[in-house]
Amino acid sequence: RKSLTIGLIPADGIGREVLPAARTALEAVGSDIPPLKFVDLLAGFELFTRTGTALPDETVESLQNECDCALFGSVSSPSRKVAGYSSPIVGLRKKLDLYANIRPVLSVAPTPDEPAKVDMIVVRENTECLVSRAIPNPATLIYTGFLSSSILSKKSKKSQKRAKKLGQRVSLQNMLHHESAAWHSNSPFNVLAKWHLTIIHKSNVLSVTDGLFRESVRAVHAKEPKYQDISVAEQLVDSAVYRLFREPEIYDVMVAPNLYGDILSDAAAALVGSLGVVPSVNSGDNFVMGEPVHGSAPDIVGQNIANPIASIRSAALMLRHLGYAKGADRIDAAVDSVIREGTLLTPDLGGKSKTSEVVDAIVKRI
Ligand code: NAD
Ligand code: K
Ligand code: MN
Repeated sequence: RKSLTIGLIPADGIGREVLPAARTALEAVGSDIPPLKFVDLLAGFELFTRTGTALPDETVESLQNECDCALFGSVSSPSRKVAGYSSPIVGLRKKLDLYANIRPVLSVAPTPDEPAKVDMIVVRENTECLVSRAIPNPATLIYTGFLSSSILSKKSKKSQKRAKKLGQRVSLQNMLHHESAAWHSNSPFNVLAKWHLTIIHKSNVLSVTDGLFRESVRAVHAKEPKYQDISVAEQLVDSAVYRLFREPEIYDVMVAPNLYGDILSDAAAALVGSLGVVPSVNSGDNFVMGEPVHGSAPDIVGQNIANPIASIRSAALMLRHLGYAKGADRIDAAVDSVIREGTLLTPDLGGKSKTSEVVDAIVKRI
């Protein structure tokens, strides 16, 4: 690429405080990536209250026609139904067919030589399940969710195939970047397989939808010779949360339906210190959109104390998915060094620093 055009959609709440930080970090990378162009794009609940539209056509069209990739901040979706409103992030994932949400959850080891305690990836199915009901009618909510995940089983297969590929790639890159080969050699699965995949479901009670999800993943795995070095296990979502808290080291890649993937990644975030450090990319065949896992955090908005790291890491992850590993490595190394040093941290990580101070420290190290 001669240049990289990045759509920026801060949306609501702390999204507006942390997305500029991701931009600043990207601008600091310089030589290892193409020259950057940024396009500011609108979306969000606040926009909806002002204009009646949460996701303008111009935003979607710019992403489709003008941008090579994008970064999304966070949206403040109300917990009660508001007439005419539906979540723009759910809409974007569907409209751009970003069917896999890749969420690496990685603890920062005390020194670069020590293995990270948590080093896993939650791969969340991103466009189906109850989360993305097609018809927002409370009376038919369960039925619609049920139906859409059944009907879309074909797509589930595609998602899982892709997700597995991506999971593998990200995990490998994480491993190389963090030199955590030691961790992998300690892994109980190392003897059997390079990569270990856990399918999360609740098909003991939701046998049709979750059973379908599980069988789709298994079918893809069985059919593809190149996946044979990936070992596959499965687990019910409730006990997966239990084991995740007791022995996170057993998980490598978790692949989960939309709603479970959402919940599990927030839970995993607690194990690495804060939601404020966990990045993600929404990924499809033709487009990638980085996004911090957290929401708009109304409890801390406007105080300049939101942790910018999840967004900065999302920018790095986006670069990685586009093939710019060197640039991504520089961002990740700068973030690791600031966390290890421990003197410039936001309150969620036990520090007293402001968002802007953390951004400055990271940018200096990039
Ligand atoms: P949240 O993720 O916004 O916040 C949960 C907790 O984590 C809060 O205590 C918050 O202060 C803290 N936190 C989150 N990000 C942080 C950061 N970067 N630095 C420091 N602390 C951080 O979840 P919530 O409070 O349940 O939801 C708030 C709003 O966000 C809701 O309207 C919800 O719909 C929305 N939301 C949006 C997305 C998205 O944009 N994809 C995801 C989740 C929630
Ligand atoms: K978000
Ligand atoms: Mn979530």
